[in-house]
Amino acid sequence: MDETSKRFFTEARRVIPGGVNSPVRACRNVDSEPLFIAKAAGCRLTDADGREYIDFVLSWGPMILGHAEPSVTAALHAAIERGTSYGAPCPDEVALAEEICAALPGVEMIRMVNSGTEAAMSALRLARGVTGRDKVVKFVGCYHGHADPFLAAAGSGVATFAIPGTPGIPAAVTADTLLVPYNDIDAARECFAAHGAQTAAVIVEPVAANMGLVPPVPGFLETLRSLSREHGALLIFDEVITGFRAAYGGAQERFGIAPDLTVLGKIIGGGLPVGAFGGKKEYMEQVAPDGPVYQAGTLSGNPLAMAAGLAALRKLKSLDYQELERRTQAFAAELGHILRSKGVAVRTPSLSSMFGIFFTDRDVRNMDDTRRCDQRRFTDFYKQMRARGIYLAPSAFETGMTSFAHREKDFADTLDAARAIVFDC
Ligand code: HOZ
Repeated sequence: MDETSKRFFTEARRVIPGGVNSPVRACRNVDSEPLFIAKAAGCRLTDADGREYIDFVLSWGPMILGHAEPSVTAALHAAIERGTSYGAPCPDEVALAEEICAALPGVEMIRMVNSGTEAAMSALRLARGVTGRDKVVKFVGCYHGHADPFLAAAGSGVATFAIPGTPGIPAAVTADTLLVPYNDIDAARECFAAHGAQTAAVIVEPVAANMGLVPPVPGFLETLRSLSREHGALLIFDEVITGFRAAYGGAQERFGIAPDLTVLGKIIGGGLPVGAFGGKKEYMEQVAPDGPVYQAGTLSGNPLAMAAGLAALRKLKSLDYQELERRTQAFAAELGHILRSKGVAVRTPSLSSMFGIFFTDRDVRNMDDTRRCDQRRFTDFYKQMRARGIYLAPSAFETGMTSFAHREKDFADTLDAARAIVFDC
């Protein structure tokens, strides 16, 4: 069935570790092999064998407008004619920075980089630079890219493959990473009581999306805001996934909490590789060349990425996020209903254009809860849905994504695929 993909994968494994350029997409955890994608349009992918899939991965988040959205494609065509990299400032980077600063309550200035990993790493350096402290509070199961200090109890691929710690990271680096369970307000208070004076920052996914989808419990983000303020630490929101997705102004707009620094990626590049970190002016002015905290990059502010990101944000501003949320919520609720009607325990939470699929009879509030879910059932579900043309993230630790390109029929077809599933026990 997937013969061409299988052939590419065999060749890929000879020259690329695991045959993939990012671990989760190897699909090992769901006892499958990756599909090689030949093209994409709207909410649909076509693989190298010519089979079509309804896409709920959306490049792990950025394609909220759907693939090959006409205004983004046109902006890219125009930009490519003007050259692909200058290593010098360009007009679109100013326009994109202005757009982001206007949209996100916690962002007054911003620096473009090339990935979410780079953005998180740079934001932490800045927090350490301005506070003169070393420790960072991080939540178990949150994923902030693969920079050394964040690969302690991380979500996403680290959780998918149950990698306990990563060789190559000096123990001294992660010794300054303080781990707290997500949504545990008391544990956060205790951590700050013990280490507040040495803590540079607390970094959090305001809606966790790398341990499945886990929204914050009421009071959790508010507590982080007040604890960080009280102890002179910076609050960093990693909005790589939630930025321009949880709301146009990100989770910080949705929950009404302005962090000191914000990490961005995904959507702000309209599908091209990009990241950014931004925040209050008093902190961002400490970044070189205005200040002493060094950060640099030849491809930062790349004209193609800036043009695509700008076109994407301008389009998104005109769209109805509440309608997409309503559709996603109805879809996730019906999916849960269908699966439960087959005698399976499942939770299908949703928030904005994100949803989770947890095979459990309990609400999921943190990484321990995600780990307790039935992995074998998830694998069975994943494989049967994929065989019926539904492309889901190949890990229970990732989050389902919807887009403005998903129409009622796409959701209905997906639900029909779920109705046809037969669970073996
Ligand atoms: N780990 C990222 C998703 N949360 C990226 C996975 C990929 O691109 O393969």
